Amino acid sequence: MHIRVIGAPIDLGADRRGVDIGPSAIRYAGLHDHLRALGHTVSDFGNIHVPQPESRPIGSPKLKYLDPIVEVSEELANVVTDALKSDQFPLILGGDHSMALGSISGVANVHKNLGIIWVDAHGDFNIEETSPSGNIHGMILAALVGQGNSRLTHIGGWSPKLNPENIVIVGARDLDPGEQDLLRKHRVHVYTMSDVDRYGMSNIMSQAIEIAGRQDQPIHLSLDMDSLDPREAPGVGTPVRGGLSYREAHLAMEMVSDSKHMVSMDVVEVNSILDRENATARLAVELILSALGKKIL
Ligand code: EXY
Ligand code: MN
Ligand code: MN
Ligand code: MN
Repeated sequence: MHIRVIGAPIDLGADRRGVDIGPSAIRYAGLHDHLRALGHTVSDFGNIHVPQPESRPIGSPKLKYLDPIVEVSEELANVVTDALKSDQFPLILGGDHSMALGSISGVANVHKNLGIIWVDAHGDFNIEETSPSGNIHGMILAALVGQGNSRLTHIGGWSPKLNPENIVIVGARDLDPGEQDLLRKHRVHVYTMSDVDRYGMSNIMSQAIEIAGRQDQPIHLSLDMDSLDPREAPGVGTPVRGGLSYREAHLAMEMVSDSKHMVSMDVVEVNSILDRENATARLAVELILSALGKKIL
């Protein structure tokens, strides 16, 4: 397959600086060579331009950096749509999870019935009124189903991008009260870490793929590295204890790969300033390879 690597070095959606280094850290961990060793061809778009505001934050405290995040999302959406229309697989490297507003908007331009598997400790389903932080990386999934600020919901001038019943969150263990209400109201499928413990990753991922890939619809995989246990992935901006093990994360990726439904993938929230010898970026490369067909035997 031809992989189009796209860097989205945005840290405006998050609290802590450092995720803007993520795309470089993942490239530095040997992404291109490993993908080629797997038999893929690879081209690299480079990085989307991210405005660096002088003073922080721009906009109301409840929607930090709204303007530059919308600007980045519009540009990223166009680049992702172009990759898909050129029969390439967009692999978008974050950067904080606000980049998924652009990446998924770009995929939705091409695939109207799109399933989402969102591997994350968080729900990213807040709106301005329910967000405890005003950080837009915690609002992206809500915006993609048409909930929240219209500047966020209408990237490319249309909304909603997703049917919430096609969204499956895997690995959740830190949800805000207002966010929980919205997730229930919109019937988003959420498999918490308790579910993973009770039913096992294999059963969870079978169901997730069945839901997101129903009627053979394409799947976008959005892997937030904070879904893993911080002992495995220390270099993330919002770590939460009790996350996915190394093998649970690989099994999830392997099963998505085997489903043959995946058309695009994000890997986000690698924070190199908080990382240990690029361990989280190196793990991100490993998980990308499992999602893109690497087999143990
Ligand atoms: N739910 C919290 C908030 O909205 O501020 C924390 C969100 C963290 C989001 C990271 C990307 O997953
Ligand atoms: Mn996230
Ligand atoms: Mn997260
Ligand atoms: Mn199928």
